[in-house]
Formats: sequence, C-alpha cells, structure tokens
Amino acid sequence: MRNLWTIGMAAILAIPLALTAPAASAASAAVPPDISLANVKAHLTQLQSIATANGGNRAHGRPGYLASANYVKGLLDAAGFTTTLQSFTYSGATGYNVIADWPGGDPNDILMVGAHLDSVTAGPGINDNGSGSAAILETALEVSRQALAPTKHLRFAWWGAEELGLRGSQYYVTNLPAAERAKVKGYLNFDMVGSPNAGYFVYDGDNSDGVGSGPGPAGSAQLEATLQAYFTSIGVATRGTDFDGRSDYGPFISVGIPAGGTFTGAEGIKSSAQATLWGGTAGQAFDSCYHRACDTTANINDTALNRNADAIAYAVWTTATATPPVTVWQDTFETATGWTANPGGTDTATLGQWERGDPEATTSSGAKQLGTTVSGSNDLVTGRLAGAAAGDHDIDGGTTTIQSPAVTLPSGGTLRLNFSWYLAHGSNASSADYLRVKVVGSTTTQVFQQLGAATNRNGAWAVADVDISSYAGQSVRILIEAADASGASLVEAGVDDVKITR
Ligand code: PHI
Ligand code: ZN
Repeated sequence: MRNLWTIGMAAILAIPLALTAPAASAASAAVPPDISLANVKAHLTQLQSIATANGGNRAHGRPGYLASANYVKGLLDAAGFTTTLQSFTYSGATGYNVIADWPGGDPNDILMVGAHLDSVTAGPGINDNGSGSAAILETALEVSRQALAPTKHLRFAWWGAEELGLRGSQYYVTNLPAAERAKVKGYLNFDMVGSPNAGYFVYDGDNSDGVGSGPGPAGSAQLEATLQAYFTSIGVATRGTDFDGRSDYGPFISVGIPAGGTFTGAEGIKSSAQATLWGGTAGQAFDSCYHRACDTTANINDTALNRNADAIAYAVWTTATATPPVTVWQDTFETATGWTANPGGTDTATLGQWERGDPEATTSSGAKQLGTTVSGSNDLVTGRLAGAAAGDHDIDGGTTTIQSPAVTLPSGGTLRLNFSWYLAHGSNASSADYLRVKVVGSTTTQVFQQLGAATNRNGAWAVADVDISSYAGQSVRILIEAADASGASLVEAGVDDVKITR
C-alpha cells in the first residue's frame, strides 16, 4: 500500500536533481543521496490524516501523538531498524520517544539525528515539526534502502513533548547511563525545516555571529561547517541562528555533546535583507501559522523542505561515513612551545603585543579582554594585563603578530585547522582593525579574518574551523595577526586551543 502511493507520488512530483556535487569532506565518504521530496511529503500527508482523525492535533498526551509515533515506528521496523518506544510521564500524561538504531557501525562512536514529533494542541503541526520528523524519517529509510554501512553507529530519534519544554529529549538524555552518553559523539536536530516564508538558518555552533549563547561543545563547529557546505554546494546562502537551547539539541549540548542542525524560521519576521537574500516576503513571519490550526500540509514551502531534506542526508552521510579525525598537532598554551612574537620584525603596534599568558579581564561597555580561557589558565592574548583602565594594555598604534613553531603536516587526507578566538573592540574601532590567521608554507594563505567595525563588539569565544588540505606534506607555521590600524581605539584579541586534525 505505502509503496504504491509513494511511487505514484514520486512519478507525479518528480523534481529536478541538483547536479552540483557537494565538496566531499572525506575521501572515503559514500555519496550522499538525493532525498525524495515526494516521499517526505507523503509522510506529511499521513501525519495530517492522523491529526484530522484525532481531534485536529498530534499533541503530547493526545491520541494523535501515539498514532504519529506508531506510524514512524512501523516504517522503521519494516526497514530493519531496531526500534524502541521509550515512555515517560509529563503533566499526568504518558509521552513517547521513538528511538531507532541502524545495526552496525562503531558502538563507541554514535551519531544521533532527531526531531520532535509532537504538535501543539492548536493544530496538526505539519511544519512544526512534521517537517523535521518526515525529513529525518525519509533519510533513515534511505539509509536502509542503500544498506549504508557507516563507520559510526547511527541512531535516529523522534521526541515527545518538545512543545511543553523539551520533555522527551530531556528525559532521554537524563536517563541515558553516563557510559552510554559518552558514546554519543554528535547530535543533529531538525525542528521546522519547511517554513512557508523560509529562511536558511544553520545553528551557530561556532558562535561566529557572537550573539546570544556562546559556542556549542567542541565538534559543533564541524557539524555547522558540514551543513553549510551542502548549502554552499547548491548556491544557497545561510545565516546562523543562536544556540539558545530552544529545541531538542538543548539537553545534548548541556551535557557536552556537540550538536548541529538547520531551521527555516518560526514566528520571527523576515527582514528586507533576508528577503533579498532568500526571496519571500519581508515584514512577514517565516511561518505565520506557527502554533496555529493553519499549520497544515498547505503550510509547507516545498523548495525549503527539499533542500533541507537533502542537507540532512548530506550531513548524515558525510559525518557517519567519515573516518574519525586524528590530531596531528595541538597547542593549548599552558606551556611554552616556541611561538615567536613579531617574527618578521615588521610589527608596528606600540602596546598590546601578542603574548602567551594568564589573561586578566577588562570591561568597557561589556567584556573586552576575556579573563577566562577555553582550556586551562593560559591563552595567546594581546597584552595579558588589565591595567587601571580598559584601554591600558589593548593594541595601540598598528599591527602585532605571533607565529607558531614549525609543524610538519602529513601528506594526503583532509587536514583541518581549528582554533578558538575572539576580537573585541569599542565603537571607536574601524574596519581597518582586525584579527587574521594565516598559514605559512611554500605559499602563505589567509585562512581567517574578523574585521573590526565602528560599533561595540564584546569579547566572546568563538571557534573557527578551516580546511588546510592544500598544505599536506609541508612544514608550516601558523601566523596570527591583530591590528589597531586606524587612530586610537580599544581593540583586544585572544586565541586558544589551536589544533590540526586529519
Ligand atoms: N522549538 C520551537 C521552535 C523553534 C525551532 C525554535 C527551532 C528554535 C529553533 I533553532 C517550537 O517548537 O516551538
Ligand atoms: Zn512548536
């Protein structure tokens, strides 16, 4: 029955394939599939029918929720997953999480992929979050069709009672024994991925936006980069969305599990800049039916749903089939390892030169120099002392540089440079001020830049993760530059936990 209508819809709704090949993140990774939009929409039709037959919703404690859970579980069982219906009690009603394990892969290296399956009581919850539920369901079914044999163990989850405060995902994480929790190396979350007036948001795991919450646990930046790589490959611009814990990744990041995910927007209003970037209507909500009875199958943007379903499959395939990275070199700056300040002898800064040490905190209209490091008590910092005023040991008068000892990179494979950073400045700064990171080998490449601006920017640790594979086989040095290059202004920078992996 299901196969008949699935094939029928696929024939009618056949969509053009995006032929641009996403950048492979590991040579050994299997080719990610194109997820069938028709199949994803067929699941949404089923969830809509379930709501319609059960009082118009699929909310926690209502019959439409259990029917939704049984629909998902039935398909996964038939596809060869090992499934469990995990029950919990919230607010006097029984809730359920559907957990589905794909047999095989490294049991000590688990990638989880989740979406909340419950709706609010006001409506059927097709965009929120039938969309994420259906997209990960179809991805799981494709894993089965392709008999994927990933390096990592894959576990999918459909959460109950998200709308009442992340109850199902919190229950799962809380009740996972510590030894089992330690095996979960990453979590991908998809909550609202077909919004009618869509935006293309990726969770800001590296805090590159510097807004709201800080970076996610180490590894979150890589998950963000992987999802971004897919959108880049299809020519769709993305923006970050703060890692504020407003969906089921919250309980995971709060126990230190790296997470990532995408989002097409809820009750927020699309700005005119966003409408220029993505199309759609400025001044209107991304989803004007958010938490309303009109969140039906009519409340879905097919293009957004299709792109996100393909992004999910891309992230699952590349993450789960990649060989785990090996650390080639790292420096946490707790001890001296041979960094050289002003290696070229051309620095012009008169104060606030880079040094390794235990930084003192300064504030001026918010945090400027951070007194807290990412690990241990030392980092690389532009003038570690605070002084009497915030402007006492900041960068003044030009550029300051510091260079790592020589690092011999192995030949071949994907090499990534990962580090924590911040740039802080007052509103008296300008775009002539900056923090830059370069790789110096047979050629020199700038791999990172954060420019200043004539606005206040507080110090906040963020993570950068860049591909330096083109330097494989070379002896390289990492060069860090910062500048207060336009008149006197308050500029501070820090770097910690520099790491190269293969
Ligand atoms: N979880 C919220 C909506 C939401 C989804 C908010 C994703 C943020 C993000 I990222 C809800 O279900 O109402
Ligand atoms: Zn919701």
